[in-house]
Amino acid sequence: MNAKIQRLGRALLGLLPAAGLAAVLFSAPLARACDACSQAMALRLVASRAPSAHASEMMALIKNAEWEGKERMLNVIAAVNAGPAGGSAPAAPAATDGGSASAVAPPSVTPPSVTPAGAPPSPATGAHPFQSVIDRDKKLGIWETSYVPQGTKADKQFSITLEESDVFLGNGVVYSGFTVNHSIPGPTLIADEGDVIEFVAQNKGGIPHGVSIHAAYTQTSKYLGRIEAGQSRTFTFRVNHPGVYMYHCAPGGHAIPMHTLNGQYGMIVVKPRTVKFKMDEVMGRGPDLEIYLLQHELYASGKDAIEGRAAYVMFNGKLFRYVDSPIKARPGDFVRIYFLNAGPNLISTFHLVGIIWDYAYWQGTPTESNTFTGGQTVTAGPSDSWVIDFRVPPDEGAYLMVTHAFGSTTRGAIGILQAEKNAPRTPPVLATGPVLPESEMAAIKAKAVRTISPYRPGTEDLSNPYVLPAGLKKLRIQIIGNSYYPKVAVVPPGTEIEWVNEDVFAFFKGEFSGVHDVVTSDGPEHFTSPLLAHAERFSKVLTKPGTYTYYCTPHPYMEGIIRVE
Ligand SMILES: [Cu+2]
Repeated sequence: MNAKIQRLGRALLGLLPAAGLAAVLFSAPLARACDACSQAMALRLVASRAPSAHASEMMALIKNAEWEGKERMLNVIAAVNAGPAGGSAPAAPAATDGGSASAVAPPSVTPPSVTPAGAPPSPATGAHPFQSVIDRDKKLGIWETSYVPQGTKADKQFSITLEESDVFLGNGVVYSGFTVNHSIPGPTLIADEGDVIEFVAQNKGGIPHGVSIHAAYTQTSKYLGRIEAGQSRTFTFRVNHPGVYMYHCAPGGHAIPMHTLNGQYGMIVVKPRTVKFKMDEVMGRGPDLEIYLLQHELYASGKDAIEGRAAYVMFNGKLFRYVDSPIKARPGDFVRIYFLNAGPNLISTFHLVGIIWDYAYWQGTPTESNTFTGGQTVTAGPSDSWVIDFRVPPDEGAYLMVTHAFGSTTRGAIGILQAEKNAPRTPPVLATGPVLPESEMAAIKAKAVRTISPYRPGTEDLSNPYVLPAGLKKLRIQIIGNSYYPKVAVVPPGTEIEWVNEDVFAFFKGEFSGVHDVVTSDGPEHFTSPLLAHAERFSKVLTKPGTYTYYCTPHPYMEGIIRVE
């Protein structure tokens, strides 16, 4: 079995592009989530003497995945199972896929293509493979899907960047997570019904990111799902359905919810052209003031994120943003709010104290059936949205904007619409998080009362160490939501530490999913666990006193600390 493992190890390493290999071998703490991790996991599964039920399911996932490295990996596994080069044993049936992988090819080092295939017209005939669908859809009398051939001339371009960075949440708090254009929420993107959009997403971070756009009623993942660090991708689509939509990061698999939970989202609005909002008809004109309002929450640990225990809840990226700077309107104004609850977990019942809606349009679509009359709240689960129209009554004063799920209000989701006779006319209020100049951000970070991160211990008050009660000999640490829990623990010498992977969504694609390990970066003793799939565990008895810091190879931003004293 050892010879087989060595053979497979060599063969799998041969799959890695040179740069990836260098990263794995020479700078482990900087190792990125990459195909190397998928291959290392496959190595362990294939080489296992007694594969678990979970391991065989993972093998099935490798075979079923739409993943660039799949065929190469299956070829290598087949070759290793077949025995030494030149041997006559046939390829193992389990590693072949309809026979296509039975011929053993030398490992290729070609990096994955960054130009995804669309559904272009066939070069031979010039015909679109789904022309009959396109023709049918034009005649249905409902909005068409968003499909246009890639390369179609665009009316509008949206460009975003995706990265890992810090933002200021207000109240002295800095949040260290994932961002779009260095803000949470990312930019507010506004288009008109029928526009062809060229969407450019650039990954400026160190790990894979991607984009899912809810305003696009067509295949998006193959164009924008999983964008490698340093790369950018472009996707063209037509926005036909007016509405208020969410976009969010989508690097694939388990990383889609994790990156979204930790800050990578924003609002995209498609304004109607063919159907009018009822209130425009009633008033005979458009609104005096437009407010794009995005409710969202952030978490201090991966466990909290998975369980929906928010640390802070906000409108447009900052605690009490519109209490500090109220939005100004005049008595009598016709106000329109484009409301999106990005969540990603909590429900919002948005309410404006002193206002009953004239009209509320479900998902922001102004069709007759989506138009509601009256109402004190709009109820919005994660990624639900509304357009809300109302008049400011003929009385000056503060009209409070809240979610009537009041636990969230106390955590920051509150604002003021201030009615004043001579309030200045302002441009629309956008649902984009505040972006501070680098120098200002540096000053804030230096003076922050608290820094929170889902992945790392953060400031002392948040990483309140878990102290193992006297007499206990074992501490179990959960790996959940791409973080360790507890993040910081204090134990006496001789304690057995057992890490258990509680992340369920293990999938061989994207930002290497919910498979984790434990690798020390500092401490009196060094150790490395194997990669752990869901519910797998790793134990280590720590005898030498001192501080052990450790991280996860596929997700090097994850960090835990154990103090043996
Ligand atoms: Cu991301």
